[in-house]
Amino acid sequence: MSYENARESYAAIGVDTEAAMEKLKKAQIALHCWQGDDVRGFDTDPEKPLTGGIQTTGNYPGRAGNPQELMADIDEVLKLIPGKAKLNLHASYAIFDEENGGWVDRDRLEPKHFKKWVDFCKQRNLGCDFNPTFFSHPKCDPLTLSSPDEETRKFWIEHGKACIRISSYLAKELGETCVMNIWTGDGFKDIPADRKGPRDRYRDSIEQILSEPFDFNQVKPCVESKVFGIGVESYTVGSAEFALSFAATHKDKCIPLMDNGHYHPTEVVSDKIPALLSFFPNIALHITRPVRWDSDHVVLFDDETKEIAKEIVRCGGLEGSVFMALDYFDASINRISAWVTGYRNTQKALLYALLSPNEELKNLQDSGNFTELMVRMEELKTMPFGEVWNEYCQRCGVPGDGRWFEEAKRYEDEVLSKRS
Ligand code: RNT
Ligand code: ZN
Repeated sequence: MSYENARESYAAIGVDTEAAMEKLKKAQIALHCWQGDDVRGFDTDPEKPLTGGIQTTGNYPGRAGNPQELMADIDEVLKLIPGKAKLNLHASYAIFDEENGGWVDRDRLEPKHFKKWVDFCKQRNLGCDFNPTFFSHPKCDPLTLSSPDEETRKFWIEHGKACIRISSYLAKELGETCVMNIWTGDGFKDIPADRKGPRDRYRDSIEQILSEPFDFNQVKPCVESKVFGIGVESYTVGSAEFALSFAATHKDKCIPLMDNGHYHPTEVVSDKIPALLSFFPNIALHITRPVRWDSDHVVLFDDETKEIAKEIVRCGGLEGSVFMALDYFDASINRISAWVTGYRNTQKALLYALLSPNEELKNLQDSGNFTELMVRMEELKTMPFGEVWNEYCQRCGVPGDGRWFEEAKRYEDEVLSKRS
């Protein structure tokens, strides 16, 4: 079947494939730099363990070990993904050199430490999101923004403020909104004696960070919640209720961020998207794949990813209310393929959602016609989706399915396998 035939099949059920592709081309998804180097960054000893309750597992060869390698890898990924990407950096990816005065600790970071990234983004016409890095650092005691030690807490508040200034710089230089996400792994392995104290301190710390002046039209600070992490199984300071209540009571300065790896396994973020959009004009998402826990596996074209994409599309998320970012890290397979597979699957899920007669399905629901609703929704599953997807890739100037992996393998042979 050709694309033309597929277009006609979709037209017969009231779906305009051309309009769907046009819309998807403009939808921005942030590409997380940390898939390329297993979340190590450049500002501390690369052999240090990853802390904060997150973990990468696997030691596939070819990890990026410096800014040049990471940038080259991101370039390779950009060749293979359709649509409008933006970059997503963590503060730990600051680039220190003689020109900018060398290494400084996280509380002293300045925009100049991200100048090379700004140049990189400008040359590729990318916007950039940002994240303070509250983990994998000697000043995690192990708490950060919720620490009872005032000196520790102050250090991390200063880090957060520095990151607001860097986010403003990124937004101004690149002319795109910068989503700045606050996540800490603060919590306890075992049953705490005081659950409120850390949360009061966390709240105060985020308020202090957000007291740093910034333009809310340009910088969108977010608070990301979590249920638990490795080594912090019993208590998480920034729980769902905490993060959501914080965002709801600071609506003029921050928005909630949901990571679909951060909930109990039977909870689904797809259903939470419209719930939050009933109250917040903007929300942010970390798109990942949890396998039994927040394992950060590569995003697949699976049922929940499709359902998340449907809710984004149906709720008008592609018109600007939902900020989308990927967040996973698999060190057990080729990292370029991991990046590309997850990014393409997120785009695929959005295209799939756009190729649905959403208005008609809604009307069937509203008129109580649940029999036909089920029949129509099931029939969508055997529509010639692959033809439209390959056409979309071609129009975006990237290889279709069945072709991009050759290029990833070439890069592995010629570049990644030569790294020590
Ligand atoms: C961890 C959070 C957080 C991190 C990134 C690296 O569970 O999802 O967003 O994955 O900031
Ligand atoms: Zn996340």
